[in-house]
Amino acid sequence: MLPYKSSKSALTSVEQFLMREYSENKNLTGELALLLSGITLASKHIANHVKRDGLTGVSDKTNSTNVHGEEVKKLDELADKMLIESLGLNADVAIISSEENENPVILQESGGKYIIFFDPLDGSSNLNVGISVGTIFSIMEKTKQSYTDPLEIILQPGHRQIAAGYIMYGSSTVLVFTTGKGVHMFTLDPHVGDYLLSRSNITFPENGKCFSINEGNSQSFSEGYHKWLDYVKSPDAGPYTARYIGSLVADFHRTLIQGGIFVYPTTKKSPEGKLRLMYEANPIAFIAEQANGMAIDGKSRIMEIQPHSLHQRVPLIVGEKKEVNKILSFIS
Ligand code: AHM
Ligand code: MG
Repeated sequence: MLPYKSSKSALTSVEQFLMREYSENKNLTGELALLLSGITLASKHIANHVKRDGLTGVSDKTNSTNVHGEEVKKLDELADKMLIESLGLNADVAIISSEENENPVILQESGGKYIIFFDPLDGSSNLNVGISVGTIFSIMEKTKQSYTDPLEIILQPGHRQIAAGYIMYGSSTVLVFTTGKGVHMFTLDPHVGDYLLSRSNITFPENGKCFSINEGNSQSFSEGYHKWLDYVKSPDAGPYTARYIGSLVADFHRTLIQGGIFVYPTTKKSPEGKLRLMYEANPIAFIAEQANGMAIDGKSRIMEIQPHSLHQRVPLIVGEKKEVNKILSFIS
């Protein structure tokens, strides 16, 4: 048997795919393709570290906390550094904003074209138990070259994203991204050392009966969420299955591939929601909409929210349209 699917797709690298897309996609410039390849290169290094967790101490704590007051692991720091260094080599990158850094990293005050947002290692609290973690990224254009405060050009709503994606370090390492023309998935072939196209133009399957929410927080949920939870567990609606990993990239990836819905509402502990708008909710929302799904904060479209701060949190409801509209009918 052939080691690959006998289709052309497994013989298409991410670089080849981007080059082919050039002619058809106005969002996709040579600079953007180069930038994406900087992210994929860093992600290959991160994947190598994740795979050797337990041997190298990368999931050990650093004894420091980040801007969110969360414990930082060695690989959080390493992933952040690798992405910043890899992207820093690109003359088109003006500003990098990361979950791990309180302030944006200004690479070029005047000059540069792109602003990159990322969560270098999402779900890192799962690292030492072998559960999937991920890198999430979002790319926007610099709207003007001169500014007094970088936040003037950084705080743009999600509909201005020109590309977004994630890498999931799981049983396989997969890259999923959009440049505004469909959602495409590449699998890292460890023998070839490259991301190879595994699925193109992904859309949420309809009738996926999976709901994903941390029910441990249910005492904090408002009445509408309780009614929705009763609904998904009722024999009339079912059979729904509950799945919750606690790693956004992995929970979203499952939702994208198998259908259903992922929900993280406001809680007593996180009254604004837990997930971060600029580098978690926005990129996931862009991918979801490109895959014919929906992403809202409970009321509005995630990508319409005008951010007021870099590390702003937001509630997130994302998934197949029918499922998102169903929960809306209970909570609105
Ligand atoms: P992180 O970016 O610091 O890892 O935190 C975000 C993670 C998400 O991956 C996940 O969806 C969520 O936190 C899980 O939160 P909880 O443990 O409260 O269910
Ligand atoms: Mg995260």
